[in-house]
Amino acid sequence: MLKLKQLAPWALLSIAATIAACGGSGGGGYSPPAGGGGGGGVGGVGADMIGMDLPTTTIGVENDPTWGTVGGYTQSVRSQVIAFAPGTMITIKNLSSSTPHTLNVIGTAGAPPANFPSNPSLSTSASGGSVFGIGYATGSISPGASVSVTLSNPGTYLVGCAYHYSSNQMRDVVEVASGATPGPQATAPPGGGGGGGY
Ligand SMILES: [Cu+2]
Repeated sequence: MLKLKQLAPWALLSIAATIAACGGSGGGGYSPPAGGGGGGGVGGVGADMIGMDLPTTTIGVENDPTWGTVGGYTQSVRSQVIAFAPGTMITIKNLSSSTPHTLNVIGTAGAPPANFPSNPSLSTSASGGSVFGIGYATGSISPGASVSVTLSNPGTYLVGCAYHYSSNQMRDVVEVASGATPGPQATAPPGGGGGGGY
């Protein structure tokens, strides 16, 4: 145990500053409020963003109470069903440090739970232009890069990554509806590196 009485006042100040500095990093459980202008969350996911990473190694797999098992996409820190109001221009960002990803719209969801096709044909090329809907695909997004698109059409969409849909179950549900809210977040995957990358 450190004997504080033996330290000079400047030493105490130094210790306090060190403790304060440590408090700001490595947290992981904190969800920043919306509207942060792109900062905040682990991996840099901000308001009106979808973050992408491998569900099995970093951002986890969520067993959503409505839609079932999803993973690989998030609006905050870890995998979750994602939701936006119609008309939102979103930014889809690759949170990985070394792995490319895509977001392809596979189809619309029927009644829950999500009925993901077993082996869809997903292209790594961009398609669908600037309209998010069936046939839309971001194309390959490099680590740290992002693509923007406007959510013009309300609906509930099944999405997935062309590289990791089958190998890592990188697939999710995107709800575009007034008042829609994101689902609960996954817990950290075992041995999963903390979800960071920065
Ligand atoms: Cu991927």
